[in-house]
Order: sequence, then structure tokens, then C-alpha cells
Amino acid sequence: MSSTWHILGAGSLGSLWACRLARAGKAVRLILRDPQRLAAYQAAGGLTLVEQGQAQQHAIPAETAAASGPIHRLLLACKAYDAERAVASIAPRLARDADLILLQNGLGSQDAVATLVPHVRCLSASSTEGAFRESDWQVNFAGHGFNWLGDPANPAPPAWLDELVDAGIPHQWTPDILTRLWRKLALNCAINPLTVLHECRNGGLLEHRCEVATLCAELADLLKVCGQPEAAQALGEEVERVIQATSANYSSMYQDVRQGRRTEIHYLLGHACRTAARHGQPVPHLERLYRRLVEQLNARGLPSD
Ligand code: NAD
Ligand code: KPL
Repeated sequence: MSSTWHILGAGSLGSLWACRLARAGKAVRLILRDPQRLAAYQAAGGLTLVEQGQAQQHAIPAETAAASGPIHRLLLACKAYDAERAVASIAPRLARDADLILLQNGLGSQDAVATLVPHVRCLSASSTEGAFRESDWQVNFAGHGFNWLGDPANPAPPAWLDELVDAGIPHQWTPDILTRLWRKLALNCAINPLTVLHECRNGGLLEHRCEVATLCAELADLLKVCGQPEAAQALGEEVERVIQATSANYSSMYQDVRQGRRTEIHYLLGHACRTAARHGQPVPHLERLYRRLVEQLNARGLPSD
């Protein structure tokens, strides 16, 4: 089986993974959106990773989805709202024994993708690493973190995890990846929308403790009802800890809204509210928060799906 890492999405996290794997001598190929993006990439000469102020360029080969040849390992590194369309574009090239690693935040896109490609193994990742694009084809590794990987349908770890060790990508395999994804979703639901509505850094939420605590209580009840009691444990305390530890930062959703970028709200708060409705679990404060956020996005001309 080919051990090439195909990486679809040369944005922040995709570039971070691509550069570290290439630096460790692994075979990597980028899959870019269209021939224009491919030409622009080739003109730039590669991807640049900036780490601790040091920039290093990696001439990683690239192609579009329309190239030929089977894919055995694909890291999907686009936003949750692009995941289905991106996988549909590459589906004919996915071998029957392929591993598809889904790096999307939130929940909902993973199931949608798995339905599209039932013949491949879909693994999910939950990442707390931080990266941002300084310019096209240049990524800044901003925040050290961790990657949880797992497959809700199969607890056996894939053989290629050793390659992540070689590449210095911090990770752990967990059969409970859904718990990890739900926990992160809950943290993001308790923090990110409020930073948009109160127009504040994460630390600004210390002045809205009551509102945060009410959301955490609803989220914890929802997690228990939907079969994720572990993800509910001491949620309020962790949210408070994250707010303190990241008090000077702007949340990712705040930054997206400020920069006029589409958010992943549909896969965060939207997913929480839809799951609550399916279970007949009342979540009035989450629903109100969702409505207020949608209004705010619409007022700014941003999509809310
Ligand atoms: P990004 O917007 O920087 O990169 C996504 C890339 O995918 C873009 O370059 C886009 O052009 C490309 N893309 C989309 N559809 C495509 C297609 N059909 N074909 C080819 N390319 C396509 O996004 P990101 O910040 O890297 O985030 C990716 C996921 O990781 C998100 O779900 C995000 O929430 C999550 N995440 C990001 C960070 C971070 O620090 N950036 C941290 C944790 C989790
Ligand atoms: O993940 C985050 C984000 O900004 O998206 C934190 C810092 C945890 C806030 O929810």
C-alpha cells in the first residue's frame, strides 16, 4: 500500500501537518482546489513554515483532485463546511483500503463525509494546536497543543501513527474520540459565541460568569442525555480554566467574524441545538445564543450555515 500522505487543504493546519511530515522525510502531496491555485503554488516554490521566528520552505509536490492515481491516505484539512464537497471531488480516487483522517472542528461533518465514502475508513482528529496563515503558502505555528485521533467504528490504531512520532506531531490514539470531539465542541459553544456577542477577548467573559455557567449547565445536561457523560464532567471548571489561560486571546470565532470569514457555527452551536431537539432536551439558553449569533452574522452579511 502506498504510504504517501495526500493532504487536501493547504490552509493553516493542513500546511502545518504537511511541512512537519515533509521535514521528517515522509512522502507528502498537496491537493489544491483548482489549476489556478496549483499554478500560484508552483510559482511560490513550496510551503513555508514559520516556527519560533524561523522560516523554512518545503517544496512539497502538489496536484488537483482531477489528477490520476489512487489515494490510500488522505488528511482532510479544510473547514467543516467545505468537507463534504471536498471529499466528493476526490472520492473516485480513494482506494478501498484508504484511511481518511478528518481534521474538522465540531461535529456533523464527519458523519456526512462517512456517508459519502462508505468504503473507506474514516478517522477523526481533535486538535488543540494553533496555526494561522500569514500569507498564501506561508503558515505560522502559533500555539503548541495536542492531537487526539480515533475511529468511532474501530478501536484498532492504524500502523502509520509512528510516522506522526517521526514528524514530531504530538498525538494520542483514543477509542473515545467522540468524547474528545464533544468536549471541545462544548468548550467552543460556551466561549466562542459569547466573545462575538460581547465583542471581547476570552478573558472578557470573566465579567459574564453567570451567563457562561448557565450555558455550561445546559451543555453538561445535553452531553449526558446524548450518551457523552464523560465529556460533561466538570465542564464548567474547565471552561473557567480555559478562559483564564487564554484570557488575552481572541477566540477563533471572534477572529473569523472580525475578518469577515465564514464561521463553523453550524457544526458547533448548531450541532448542539439540533442534537438537543432530536433528544427532546430543552436548551433555551443555547437556542437563544444561537439565534443571537445568527442575527449578528446576518447583520454582517456572513453566512450562518
Ligand atoms: P483554513 O481555512 O486555514 O484552511 C482550509 C484550506 O482548505 C483552505 O486553504 C481552503 O482553500 C482549502 N479547501 C477548502 N475546500 C477545498 C477543496 N475542495 N479542495 C482543495 N482545498 C480546499 O482552515 P484551518 O484553520 O486550517 O482549519 C481546518 C480545520 O481545523 C477547521 O475545522 C478548524 O476549526 C480546525 N482547527 C484549526 C486550528 C488552527 O489553529 N487553524 C486549530 C484547531 C482546529
Ligand atoms: O478553541 C478555542 C477557540 O478559540 O476556538 C478556545 C481557545 C478553546 C476557545 O473556545
